[in-house]
Amino acid sequence: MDQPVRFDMGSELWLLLEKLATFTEGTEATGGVTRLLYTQPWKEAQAFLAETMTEAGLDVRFDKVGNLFGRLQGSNPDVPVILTGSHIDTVRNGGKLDGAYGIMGGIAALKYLKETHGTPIHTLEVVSFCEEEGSRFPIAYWGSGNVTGLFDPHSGQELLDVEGTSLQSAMEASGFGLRGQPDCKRGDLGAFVELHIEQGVILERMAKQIGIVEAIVGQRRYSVSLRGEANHAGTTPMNMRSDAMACAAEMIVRLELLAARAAALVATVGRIQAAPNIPNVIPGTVEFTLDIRHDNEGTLSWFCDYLFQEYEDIANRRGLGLAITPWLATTPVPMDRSLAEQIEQVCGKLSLSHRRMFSGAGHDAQLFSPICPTAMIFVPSKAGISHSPDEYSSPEQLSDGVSVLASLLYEMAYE
Ligand code: HGY
Ligand code: MN
Ligand code: MN
Ligand code: MN
Repeated sequence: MDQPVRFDMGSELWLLLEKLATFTEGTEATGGVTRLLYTQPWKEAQAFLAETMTEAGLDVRFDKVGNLFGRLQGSNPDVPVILTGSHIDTVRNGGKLDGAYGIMGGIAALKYLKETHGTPIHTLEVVSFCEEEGSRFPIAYWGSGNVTGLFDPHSGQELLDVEGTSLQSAMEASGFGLRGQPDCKRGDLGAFVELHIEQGVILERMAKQIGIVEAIVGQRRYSVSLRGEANHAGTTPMNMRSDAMACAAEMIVRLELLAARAAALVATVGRIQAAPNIPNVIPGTVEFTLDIRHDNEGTLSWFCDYLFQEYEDIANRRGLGLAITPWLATTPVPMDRSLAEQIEQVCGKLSLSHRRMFSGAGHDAQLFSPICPTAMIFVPSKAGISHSPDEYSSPEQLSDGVSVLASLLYEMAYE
């Protein structure tokens, strides 16, 4: 490619992303998107993407867990496949761009390359991973985890959603996980590039158009279960209670205080469930989630060990039972240096301002980094908002990201 091309396709992209956003649970009054793994909106969204990939001239297929691939066959079957894409699932009441943009942008890039440059040397594929967020079942990266071999389609037999539906039964009910369907684990990948919104405020604050990710922070996710004693809210004196909610409250405040002291560490309690969850009953049991992140594995381990010692002390002092169940642990993951340099050069040729940065959000890319050269391209998020209906990037920002992706994929697959 002599001079990379800077697209002006943002409005078209937004139209496709708005359409994709209509595949959501309920009609979120706030304009948010809820599209959880193996639900009806999820199936409809994957079907819409399969159609969009077909219209872009790509060969389409699903694997056994419902990952969707669009393939632009290369001329040399002996060289590795170059994969781009992201995840189709969302958080509850999330935005229109997290995950979806990386898929739509990947389809747009492959469509452009096919129409402009014909057959590549390396096969190019764009993937819509079936699940990344961990929003429905207590497992995250279910899609990319099956492609990279972290999971297999029959892992997670015991995993249940909040309604008690198992991952396996939900998968089969949506037509996946069946005998004879194509396996998921790939051994033919030469690189993975993920286009994604930043989901933070750095690019906007620094007035940069493109973020080049150098590393993705490590994450630990847990469920903390407290067992006290349900009792009458009116007749039980304060000094005779074994109140699981009050204990959880003390633990959550403690978490915030400790996290504030550990530079660059972030810790979140995103979900809490009390039982029996009735106003005039002292909660006997409470379960809450922990999401703890840092770019240094040692700090992450030290913080969790210290925190859980404090939780033991608090539970003992209050006379409650305590169980802490880990369900996600990812180490900080570096992205490929030479790909990062290549992206930097592409940004220069496209006259797009850029900066290198960490990702505080987890991404499918972190599972590929140990198995093949992996890169992430960020575009700015308005006010840094994400996992919210207010998630927004301008059509121009979306288009800039696709310009960088298409130029990079051209250099990787056609030369
Ligand atoms: O939670 C995350 O970091 C990502 O959005 N799954
Ligand atoms: Mn997300
Ligand atoms: Mn994401
Ligand atoms: Mn090559």
